[in-house]
Amino acid sequence: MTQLSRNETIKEQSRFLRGTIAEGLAETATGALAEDDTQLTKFHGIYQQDDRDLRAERAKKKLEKAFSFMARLRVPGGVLTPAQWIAMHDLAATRANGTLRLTTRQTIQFHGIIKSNLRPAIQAINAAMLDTIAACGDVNRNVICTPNPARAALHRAALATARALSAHLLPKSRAWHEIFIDGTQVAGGEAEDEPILGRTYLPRKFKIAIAIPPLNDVDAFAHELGLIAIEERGRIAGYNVVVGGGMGMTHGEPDTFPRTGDLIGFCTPDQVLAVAEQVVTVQRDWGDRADRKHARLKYTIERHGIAAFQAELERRLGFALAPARPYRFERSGDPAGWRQGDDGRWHFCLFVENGRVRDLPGRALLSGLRAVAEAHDGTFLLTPNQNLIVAGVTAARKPAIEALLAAHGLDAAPSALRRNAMACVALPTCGLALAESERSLPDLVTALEAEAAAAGLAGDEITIRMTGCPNGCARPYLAEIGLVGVRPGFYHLYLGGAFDGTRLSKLYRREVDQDAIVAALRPLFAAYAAGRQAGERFAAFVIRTGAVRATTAGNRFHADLAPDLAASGLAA
Ligand code: SRM
Ligand code: SF4
Repeated sequence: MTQLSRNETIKEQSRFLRGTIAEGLAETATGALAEDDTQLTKFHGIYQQDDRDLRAERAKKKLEKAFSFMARLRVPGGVLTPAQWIAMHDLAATRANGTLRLTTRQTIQFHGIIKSNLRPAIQAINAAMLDTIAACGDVNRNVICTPNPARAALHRAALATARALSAHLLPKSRAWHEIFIDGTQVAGGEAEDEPILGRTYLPRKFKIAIAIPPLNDVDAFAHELGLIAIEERGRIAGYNVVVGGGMGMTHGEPDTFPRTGDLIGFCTPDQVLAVAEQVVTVQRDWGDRADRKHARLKYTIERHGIAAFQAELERRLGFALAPARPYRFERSGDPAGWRQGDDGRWHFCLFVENGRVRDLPGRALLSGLRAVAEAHDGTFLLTPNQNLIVAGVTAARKPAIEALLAAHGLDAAPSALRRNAMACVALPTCGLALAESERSLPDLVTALEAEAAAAGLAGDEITIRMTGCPNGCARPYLAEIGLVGVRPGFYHLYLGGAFDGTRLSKLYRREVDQDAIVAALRPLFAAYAAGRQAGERFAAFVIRTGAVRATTAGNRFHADLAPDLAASGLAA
């Protein structure tokens, strides 16, 4: 029999995710928790981390690492009330590192929470009618959903589906409440079972995204389950079903790879919970529990084949999916600025560079958003591209909101390149980072802005995404320009991902530093400006002209394939 991974034993023995977390929180001799418990806290939306900037200095002084915790909210569809925003702002100031970090899955992360602050922080989240349950761990993660309030009725329907999916697939365990909120274990309070997820939960994380075409702002092909809303006469008639997408891989291990999901059919709104539940149960039962590097649904589908997967799904459902319906995506990312919705309300999409909400000279995001929250009676919508939409502004209130945005330097539009650029967190908090990301992308974009302007592309939208390692947290393999950290200061450069998020990119240059990235892109920008066809996107151009080949092996690629430079007249 295959040996189960260590995490399977930890889950099995955890008494439904309790472990000894409560005891560890009470232990004052260390800022850390027991190692096995750090796997379990993930299911409660909490990661133990340490400040990597301080590691060497503390090791020299023989001090333990500077441990702290990251907590991630569960906010299906990314909707917060202004009061919730204010509560989260205050929490960041009092219990975390003073910043809010908007993520690529439409939620907020708090960094730098020390152990003694963890329970009060989670209690403050609970008091604001929010939680962190299942935001990380081997469970269904935060369900993301197009935050496009301009199509009000469609957005309401998709959001309701996102919330229903999140609630339906939540762990039944009361452990989160017992450990962090009540502080005591309710006698007999342990969940008797997890009917959907199972006693040992899923083999690995599971992700769901809902898109409303023509926007593919959620990157519908990058998740275990992508649902593409099909509109008929102003309402959602159902969803096209996409399964088996995922981004992560490991450098040098070609049997790990990013993969775009397979479009397998269509379901009606009243079938969607059952479809999601059974995709989860097939993965629960068929997923690899021996090797966590091959445990995601994309590998399950590669192993069994999509036809066998679909047959099993439909057997469990008791019905066949209908044929997929036509749809068309136009773009990924977030359309910037003010838009008026079909219900007459106004919505402002605010660019938040790499999702980090803090005050910078001339751009006071943290205090500006707090001031807006105090004056706003609509909602805040977090986007899957680390931005924020001040949503549901009435015409009467719009001038006041505009004035507040202007007073805090938040009305200025960033360049087309910058607002389509996104970086993962990486250093100093991410334990897996091989290179900088959030802290280095802004400078690289500044250099590329100059190149784009020199080539006459100042107004052109080109997607750029950077990650500090190959795990793909900013979905870099779906960007037109993707940068993936290899070692400090060096990145693999990928090109050719579709602007609408439907095609993966290919490796173009190995281990290049910032200067080499700029040098590699300079001739491509110039050639694109001179030679593009009407409406042709940058990625489409580099493929048409042969800098990268469009073909991939099915819907996956091996990132370690040699760059396809041979055919290119453009590649220097
Ligand atoms: Fe991620 C692990 C941050 C979205 C793929 N991700 C991590 C951890 C928790 C590092 C760790 O395991 O110790 C990072 C915490 C950094 C920190 O200090 O905050 C981290 N991931 C993030 C966020 C905050 C990036 C961001 O800048 O926004 C995103 C939080 C999402 C959320 O709110 O739930 C984030 N991560 C993603 C995405 C994008 C998505 O979901 O749309 C992916 C690629 C899609 C996918 O899952 O295939 C992603 N993260 C990973 C992986 C690779 C998993 C794999 O099976 O391939 C890891 C590593 C792991 O799980 O072992 C990872
Ligand atoms: Fe960390 Fe890598 Fe994710 Fe970036 S991509 S946050 S470096 S795990």
